[in-house]
Amino acid sequence: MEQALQQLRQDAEARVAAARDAAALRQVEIEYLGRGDGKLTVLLAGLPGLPLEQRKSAGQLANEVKAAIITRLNERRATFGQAESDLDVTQPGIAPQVGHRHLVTQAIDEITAIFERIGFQRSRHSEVDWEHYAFAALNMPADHPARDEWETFFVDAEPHSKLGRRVLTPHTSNGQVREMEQRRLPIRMVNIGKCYRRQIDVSHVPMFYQFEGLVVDEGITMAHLVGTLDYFAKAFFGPDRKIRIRPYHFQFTEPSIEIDINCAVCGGRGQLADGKICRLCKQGWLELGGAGMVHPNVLKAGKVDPKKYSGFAFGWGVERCFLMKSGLQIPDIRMLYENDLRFLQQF
Ligand code: FA5
Repeated sequence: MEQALQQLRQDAEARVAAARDAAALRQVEIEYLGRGDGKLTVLLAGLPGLPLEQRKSAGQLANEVKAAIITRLNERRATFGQAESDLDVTQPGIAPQVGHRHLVTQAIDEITAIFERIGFQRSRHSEVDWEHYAFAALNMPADHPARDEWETFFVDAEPHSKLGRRVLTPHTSNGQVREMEQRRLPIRMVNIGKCYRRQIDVSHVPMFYQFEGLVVDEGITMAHLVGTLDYFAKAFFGPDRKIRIRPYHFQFTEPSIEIDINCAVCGGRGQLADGKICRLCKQGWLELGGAGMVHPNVLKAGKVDPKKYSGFAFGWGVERCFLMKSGLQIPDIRMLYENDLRFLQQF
């Protein structure tokens, strides 16, 4: 018994010395001195079976061992307490690094707020969709050459018997017929989502965002469309920037237009201060998006009567709009997605 007690004392003292904090000390205390199944308690349960003399001396030694372990525990605890009281609690803490939302997310929030002010509702439609919504319902039947312009990624999955293949949406216009199917008229939506195309250069990325506006009601005209786009451009870019509208062709709008802005990087000159050509716009204007009056066939695909209702739609690039904010001087769209903190932290 005496030998076992000495061994227990040695073990406990070694554990106390190795403890790294107050919690570890508490653990040692429970393990060795705990009332129920502490190692010392368990050992002393054998005392009554010993002859009287041995019982007396073993009992005395047990008391000494217990006292020694408690002393060691207290000494060690005091050293932790000392270290803790060395802390100057009045010193300012180390502030955690706080990030911010990505520039494109900030632009999406700003665009949403601008349209909400004039009664548009933010919608969300599929970013992986059927060919039907991305093309066929938009007046582009299978094998129509206009489909080639979108440089689409097709998903390697079983096609749908009626809706065709699955695609990574090449534009947010798939939301037009989906919105008409899901909502009651009148419609005033802005669908902002990811688009995918096999393109990459100074003004194109393979994954980008578009915001798609769709208004369907009685008596909607081109004047409503131009007024809405003008309102947005002034709100987002400021009153002193120039927007130009060009005639264009889309299968799903008639008439169709494209909208450009005077380039924020070269000031609309097409040339930088050093005389070199502006790589982003090349000629002073940068295209922001397309628009037009919703084609009657698209209204029909969305089960809307084109004799009673008319509508306008537009689809603009979010990243392009962000690049064109006055004063930012971001010369390459790809910089937005390089995730270089030295760039992102400047905003
Ligand atoms: C369209 O995608 C049409 N769906 C727009 C539309 C909607 C017309 C509704 C009429 C009615 P377009 O392919 O031109 O059109 O793309 C529109 C805009 O998306 C471009 O002007 C540009 O701002 C942006 N965009 C297109 N491709 C990329 C790309 N690879 N990277 C970044 N932005 C892009």
